[in-house]
This record gives sequence, structure tokens and C-alpha cells, in this order.
Amino acid sequence: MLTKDECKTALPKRLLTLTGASLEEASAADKYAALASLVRDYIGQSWVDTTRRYDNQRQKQVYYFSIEFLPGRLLDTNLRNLDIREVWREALAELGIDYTELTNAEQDAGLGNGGLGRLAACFLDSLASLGLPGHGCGIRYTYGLFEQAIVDGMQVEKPDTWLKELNIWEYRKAGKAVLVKFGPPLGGVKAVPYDIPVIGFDNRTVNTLRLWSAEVRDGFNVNYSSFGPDDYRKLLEYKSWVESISQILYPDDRYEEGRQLRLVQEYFLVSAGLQSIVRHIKRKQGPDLSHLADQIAIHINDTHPALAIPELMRILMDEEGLGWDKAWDITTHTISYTNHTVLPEALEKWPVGQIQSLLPRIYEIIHEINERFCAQLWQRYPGDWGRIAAMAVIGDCFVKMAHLAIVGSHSVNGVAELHSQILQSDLFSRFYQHTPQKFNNKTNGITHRRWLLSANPGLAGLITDTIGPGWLQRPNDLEKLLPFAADTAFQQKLAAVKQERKEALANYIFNKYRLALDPHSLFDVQVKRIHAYKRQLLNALRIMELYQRLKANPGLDILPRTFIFAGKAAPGYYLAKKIIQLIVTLSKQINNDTAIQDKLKVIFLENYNVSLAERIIPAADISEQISTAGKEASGTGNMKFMMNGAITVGTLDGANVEIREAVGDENIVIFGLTAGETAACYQTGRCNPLTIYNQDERVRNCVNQLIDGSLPVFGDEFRPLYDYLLHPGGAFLELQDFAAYLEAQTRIDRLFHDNPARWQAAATNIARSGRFSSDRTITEYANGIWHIHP
Ligand code: 26V
Repeated sequence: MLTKDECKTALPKRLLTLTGASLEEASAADKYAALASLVRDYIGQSWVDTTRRYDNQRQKQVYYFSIEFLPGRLLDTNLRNLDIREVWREALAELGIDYTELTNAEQDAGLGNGGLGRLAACFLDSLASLGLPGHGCGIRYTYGLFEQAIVDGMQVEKPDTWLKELNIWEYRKAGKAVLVKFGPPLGGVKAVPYDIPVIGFDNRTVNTLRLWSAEVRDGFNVNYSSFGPDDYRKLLEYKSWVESISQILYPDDRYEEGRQLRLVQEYFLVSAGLQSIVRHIKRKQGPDLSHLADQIAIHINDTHPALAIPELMRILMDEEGLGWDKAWDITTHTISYTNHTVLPEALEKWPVGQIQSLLPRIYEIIHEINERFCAQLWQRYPGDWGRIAAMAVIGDCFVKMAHLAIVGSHSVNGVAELHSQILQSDLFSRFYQHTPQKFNNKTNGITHRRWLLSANPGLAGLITDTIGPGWLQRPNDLEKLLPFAADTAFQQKLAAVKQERKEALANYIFNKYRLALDPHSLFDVQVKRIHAYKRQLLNALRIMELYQRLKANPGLDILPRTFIFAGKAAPGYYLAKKIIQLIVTLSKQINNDTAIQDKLKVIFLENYNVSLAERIIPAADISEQISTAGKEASGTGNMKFMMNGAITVGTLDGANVEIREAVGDENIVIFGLTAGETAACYQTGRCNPLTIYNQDERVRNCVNQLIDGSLPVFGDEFRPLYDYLLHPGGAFLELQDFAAYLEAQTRIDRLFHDNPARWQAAATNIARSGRFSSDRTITEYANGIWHIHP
């Protein structure tokens, strides 16, 4: 480990070799690169040691396959986990370099859409920090999720060029490339791994996130003698096809559109990943693969990597010479699957013809899996054609990826208690009846190291001062805060920390948008992907209602509120983009209205990503988690807010249910229809929004404003939202829950009027957030599904 003085000499030296710049002329990005490159030096040995330890001890290892990983920035995390953060901070300070400015110069690794990809990143952090042998397997997209800008009130998308500068954290392993074979005429594609170290917290464990990049295979078509213009064009076409595979992350997490390239990406990921794993096992543990299921576990994050099932079958049979039954036994005991959504439009299904032509051998295997599975069903449920058709892997000329994933794995889990219940009783009920032992729950979690320790150092410091540092290793120790929740001195310190985070966010917003916020107003926050079911529109409607009420009665006794929104809409998701436009329009109208004396402000922050989340979440007073009950599988933002002492206003959906159990009814504000009630609504068709519209004047007033010219837009911009809300059966029950939501907001007002009660609630939320650490989640996966050990 370097001393402070060594750090001070090392940095300018590295800066010079790496960027050719002196300390004086170097940009923040240069200085970031130099420091990150120095950190690389520390990692190498532990990385090699960790790998050797796993191999020598023949430890069972888990590989987490995911089409998305959303780690965000890595420098600060890596410095901290290596326990060299403080020495570097001091060294930098003495060199006159601002630590935060330097770390902020890092580009986010944004290779994911939202919750699913961020969960994968939290899981890697917990695996390494618990000293567990577990690695990530993904795609090295040249372009991550698009950058969002708001222009004239509307979202525009710009490419995310995160690899424009050298990516210090990746190690290209050209010698470990594998060939991924597609059917003719496409042929083979070279998959080159780029390894990123995943550093455990203060435990000398360094695991690997392996991201695959597509390249043309070596020596492809280099034939100098006959190299006419036509050959050149063909070569370029082929090259650009190959390179397109790992070019871009699909920016939609809503509609499965059946795009060919997406299927290519999915197979590319699983084939490259499995081939390299099998090769490694054979090299280290010998050629006999009959005990593979004891050597490794493969986890598939949603169905995107579900082709791992037929691909592992193919490798075991065609390349290793095993028979079907043995191969099937190994495959099903190796693979486990997590479902992340119940929305029917997001469930993957691929046209038979598409798989057949792209991956003929893989299709044959899927076909055989289906035949055998249906035969087995026929034995058990003779004559029950309806059931068998509903459960088949192939039906209506589609391969149903969730069915494939369930049939081909030994474990199927949902991501919160309620969600797992819904899988068992509804979405996968027949599979549950058939093989109940496969089904289980693993409630999501978040890494408290990033989302509390790093994102909110002030709060982390207060916690450590109060209960000691044990909570870093054992997040459940946060419960030791409970005795202080009612303590006035502690509450004051908690309030001061929150105030400081709010001021920092207000400064950021002022510098970027020239909008002055009142840091003493309540920061009421909804940040997440924009989706109809997440109901940002419901939030917008109640802001309209409150604004109208305040206009009518400027003396109204309310606590001033700042409504903060952020989130990206899928580029083709028209309604979501309209919702953004509505929010931006409201901000124009409300922020400029002097009649309401700055009591309300609305802001939509551009380009929500991990780094922006790290700024926003610690500054929140109120966390809006208001999805239609039964639709949000878990949510993880809800946990991040709770851990930072925000009070949740939420429906009984996803993990909100468990947050409520953890904190008790006095420390959360729950409202609205339950999952049972929303399901009944959808089934009976009795919940006509028009009924509510006609009954409730407040609803009518707000909804009408969308089309009656009250909002500062030209033309009929918001008619689509109006139509959506009133369309029978179309909407996500926004109007059905509207009155309950308003009532919930009055409960929030009441709570925040009572200072001791409010800070007691905040403290209780923090104290009870330990169970939502991904360390708990990963421990459950490790013991219950993967059977791996530290
Ligand atoms: C789905 C699709 C479908 C079509 C094309 C591309 C694509 C890409 C991603 C997805 C995944 C959607 C599922 C998802 O992100 N689920 C979220 O998972 C979180 C982690 O478990 C959970 O907290 C959220 O509630 C859930 O919405």
C-alpha cells in the first residue's frame, strides 16, 4: 500500500505516461484516468490470487448471466473497497485536486435499462463483498443506454458513447476468445471477453464481470489474389453485421418486438459464456463433465439468457458426447431462473421460424425438450389438452422463453413476496401445481455500500458515530439505531444531514438549470423509468389538483413542496413521452406562477442514471412508489430511499409490502387498491374510469385540464393522455386510486407537520433497511439455490 507521499509522486508520473499532460494542464478526465490506472495496479495480484484460490479449492462457482449490467461509476467504489480511499483523498487534497470533481469525471457504465440491470450490479458487489465465488457474464455494448435530453419539453435521445475514452477497468482477453456459431449463411462470430474486476469490500476478494464483444473471426476472407470491389463490399457488410451484435443495448424494457438482432445478442451471450466456462472447468478439473452441476451454477436473469438451456444441452451432447438423459440431468441441475415481470407484453416469445433459421441445432433441441415435456404432462394429466397446450414450450408457432426457463431449471424465483405469490397463483400457476418444489422467493436488495456509505457519507458517518461500524459488515445491525429514533439529539443530527444533502442537490439543480429551489421545502421524489404502470401520470394529476387548490386559496396552509422527477422513456413509447411532456409543462406553469408564492416547484431532471440517482436519493424526504398493485415485481428504488431516511408513499405492490412490514404502519403511508382488488377490477371490467370521472369533481377538473387549454401548450398536446385515462379498461387504474392518493398526501402533510414524528419515522426506516441489503438477498441465493460458500 502506498503512503500519502508516494501517492503524491505517483499521480503526476502516471498522468504523464498515460495522457502526456502535466498536473497543471491535465483535465479532470485526465486525472481520473491516471488515478484509475494506478488503482488497476493494486487489483492485479488479488485478482489472480482469488481466481487461483477458487480453482485450487475446486470451489463451486456461480455465473450470473444477464443481458444488462448497470454498475455506474467504479473509481470511488474500488478505492473504498481496497481501503485506499482516505490516503488518496488526502494526497489529492495536498496536490490541490478536488476528489469529487475527479471521481465525477468518470463515465457511468450504463449497460442496462433500469431495475433489472442495476440489480445485477448490486448482486456482483454483494457476491464479492461476501467473499463468494460468483461472476457476471454479459455483453460489452459499444453504446449503453441512450442519453436523454429534454428539448422543447420533449425527450430526445443521444447515443451514450461511454467507450469514447479508454475504459480503464476492462482487461481485453484476446487469448480467451471463443467462436459462436450461427446457422448458414451467417457462420461463426468471434466473441472476445473483456474482464472487469469486481472488488469485495475490504476482503481481498476480486471476482470477475466478463463482458463479451463481437468481432469478425481471424483471417476472415483475407484473400489478396481475388480481392475485387465486390469482395470488399461483402467483407464490409459481414463485418458490420458481426460488429452490430455488441453495438447497442436495446433501450426498451417493455415490448418484446421479436427483433432478429436481439435474438442474436441473446445467443451470442449464452454461447460465449457457456463455452468459456466449460473450457475453464475442463482445463482445471479434468475432462469429465458428469459432475458439472456440483462444480458450477448458472443463473439466468430473466429469460433473456434462457437459450443457455439448449446451448448447454448442445455442448454436453454434441461436443462432449453425453446422451440426452445425462445432459438433461446436468443442465436442469445447473440452471436457475429469476422472473422480473408479470406484464404480458414483456414476456419473451420468439417465432419458431426465426429461431429455426438462425439457430437450427438449438431449435432442434428446444423442439425435443418440448416433445419430452409434453409427453410427461400427458402421463400425468391424460387427456387434459388445455393444460398441456397452456404449458408447452412451443405453441402457436412461438417458443415461450419463460416456459423454457421453468422446464429447464431447478429453481424459479420471483423478486418480492407478493410477486412470487402472483407467479405461483397466476402467471405460472400450472407450473407451480406441476413442480411446486421449484418455486421460491428471493426478495430483491441493494448494496448498502453504494447506496448509503458512498452516496450519503454524512448519514453513514452519523450512523457509525451512533452505533459503531458493524453495520457495514452486518447491515441488520442498523436496527441498533432504533433506540435513538425518538432521541431529540439524534433526530437533530439526522435532520442536519438531510438538509445538507438537499442543499447539495439544490445547488446542482441551480447550476444546471438556473432554477432556485427552496431547500426547506419537502423534496417529494419520483425517479425511475417512465412507464404507464408506474403511474407518474397519477403523480402529475395530484400536482395539478394541489396547484388548483392553492390557486383558489393562496392562503392554504400547506408545507411547501418540491416535486422532483427523473426517468427515461423507451424511444418508441409514445405515452411515456407524453407523460414527460406533461411534467415539463407543469413545471413551466407552476414554477413561473408568482401567485402561489413559491410554495410549489416542479422539476424534471434529465438523463436519470446511477450517478444522478446517487445525488437525488439522499436528498429525498418523500419517496413515491405508486405503481398499480400487482404490477411492479419488486422495485429497488423504494429500498434505496428508505435506506436514506425518506418516507414512502406507496401502494401495496412489490417490495413496498415488505417495507411496510419492516417499518410498521406509522412509518409509511400506504394507499390504494390491493393486488387482489386491481385483479378483480381487470377481470370484472367493472372499474370504468368514466364512473369515477363523473362522480369525483376533483378528478374531472384535473383530467379536463389536459384538453381545455389551461396548460401552457399549443394545440391538443395532451389529448392522448386524456383519452388514455378515460378509455374503459385501458389505463392502470389511475383514476380509481386518485382519491386515495390525495388522502395519502394529507397523511404525509400531517406527518411532516409533526417534527419529532417525522424524524422518528425517518430513523425507523433507516434502522429497518438492513434486510433490504443485497447481502441478505445474495446469502439467500447462495444457500437456497446455488449452494456456494464463502
Ligand atoms: C424486458 C424486456 C422485454 C422486451 C425487450 C427488452 C427487455 C429488456 C428488459 C426487460 C426486463 C424488464 C423487467 C424488469 O426490468 N423488471 C424489473 O426488475 C427489477 C429487479 O428485479 C424489479 O425491481 C422491478 O420491479 C421490475 O420491473
